[in-house]
Amino acid sequence: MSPVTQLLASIFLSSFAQQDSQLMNPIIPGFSADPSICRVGSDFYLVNSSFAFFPGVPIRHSRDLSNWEMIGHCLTTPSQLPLMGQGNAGGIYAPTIRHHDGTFYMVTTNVGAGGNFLVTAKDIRGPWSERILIDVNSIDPSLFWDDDGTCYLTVQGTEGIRQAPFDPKTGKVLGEMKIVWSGTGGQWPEGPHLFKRGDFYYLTVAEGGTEYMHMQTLARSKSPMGPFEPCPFNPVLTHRSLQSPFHAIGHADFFEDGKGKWWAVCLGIRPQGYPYGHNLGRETMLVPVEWGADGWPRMGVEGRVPLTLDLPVSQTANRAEVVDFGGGKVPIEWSYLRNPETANYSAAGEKGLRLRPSKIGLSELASPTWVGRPQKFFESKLTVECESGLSAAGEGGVSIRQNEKHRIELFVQDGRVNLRTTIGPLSSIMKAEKVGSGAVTLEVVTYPDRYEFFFTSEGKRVEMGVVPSHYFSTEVAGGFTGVMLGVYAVAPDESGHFDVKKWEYMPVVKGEN
Ligand code: 6LW
Repeated sequence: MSPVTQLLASIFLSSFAQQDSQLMNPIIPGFSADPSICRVGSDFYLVNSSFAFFPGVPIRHSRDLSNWEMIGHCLTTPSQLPLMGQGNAGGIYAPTIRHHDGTFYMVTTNVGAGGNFLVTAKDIRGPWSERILIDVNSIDPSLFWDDDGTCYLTVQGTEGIRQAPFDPKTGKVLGEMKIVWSGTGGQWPEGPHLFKRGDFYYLTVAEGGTEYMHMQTLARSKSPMGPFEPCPFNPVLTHRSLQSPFHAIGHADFFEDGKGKWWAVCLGIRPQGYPYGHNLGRETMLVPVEWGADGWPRMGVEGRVPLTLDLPVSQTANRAEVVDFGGGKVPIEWSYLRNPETANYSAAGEKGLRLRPSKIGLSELASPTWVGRPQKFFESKLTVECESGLSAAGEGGVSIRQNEKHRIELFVQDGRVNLRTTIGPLSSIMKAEKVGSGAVTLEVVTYPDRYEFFFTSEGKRVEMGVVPSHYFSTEVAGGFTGVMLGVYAVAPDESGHFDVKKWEYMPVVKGEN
């Protein structure tokens, strides 16, 4: 098959496979941790953690809970989102999104710069306010408004979940933060959310840590400040020690869909291989919730996240992504590292993105010239058409990045294409091959267990090597994010440019590689 026929065939097959199937969890594939959701009329808005990526706290919109379109970010300026020096276990943790009395509130933590804060907006698409700092030392803040208009701030705490009445206009806690529930004994009670249904206030909490012991627990009270009575069948949701494609399930946020049906969004992982490794990060899953006559919720299928959901299959997240960067435009789903130097990203003619190299390397906790988006599929193909106008010292290409110390670059430098793998303190050029002048196509084929690398120049496709994906899993690399696929340029002399003409990223049906 010619590459073009192959491309068309895989697009056809992937969309066919999708139409034929049911809506699958995760509803947001790829790194999309700590989901929080709110509904305004028939519109649902979902936010996720963004750690050291810029802009921060992506907002997705849906009307059917199936198709989620990214519509913007809550944090779009360096003053709202100072990130320099922070790694992928730093930056923005677990946001909560709420809508009250015509205003959106997003409350979160910048762990390395300012701690807890909130921003507000009348329109979800912005502008969002400057940060209102909250003088409470913790993570995972959440807001709840009672029927009488009182707002409560709930946060994580090592001894238990803490809460107090709160003024969201000033960011001041009204009174003292009190421990309202310590959970069921699991380590790190976190990600709390308070909500009301009928006569009860429910406090839901993640426990066990955001790993394989993760679980969701719940307690209720007739008063927002407790005392809270634990659910008799906690944990209400967990995949601990289960044989399941999903693990580390927790960090749930409950909501009612406007038609009387309840749901929760939560995070989960899809580990691969043995021992387990998950390189796509923590992903957003959707769980149906039924309420028993006893006033306690039943989550998913007997406390497990279902693989498929009884919802329309309108999800576009599974479709091929073709980007030509017309006018130098970077798609909304793409992120920069920390606070970017915007002048380093511009148009390369009518189509294409021109990257100006910075001398900041990919191993630094600063903002190298790099832009990327999450790897969403285990089986996928990335092809990037590019052309280097860098000096002999400069390099530019494709980046497979878990963090500063766990990454792969397939890059063009001084008449060669190189494959470099960095794992912890070791970094090695695995292969270097001569490349013709002019445009080159860099190619990455992903599998659950490996990445394969190729390039095509002057009509010839050259194999560059295979790297196991386990080294880029959270189990090896640490931190809280997933693999990002991107493009970059670095040059000690900061001269020249690297043009990315076209980016194609698509799921591949088994056997199509
Ligand atoms: C987050 C905490 C957690 O703040 O991991 O899954 C931390 N839970 O609640 C970072 O995502």
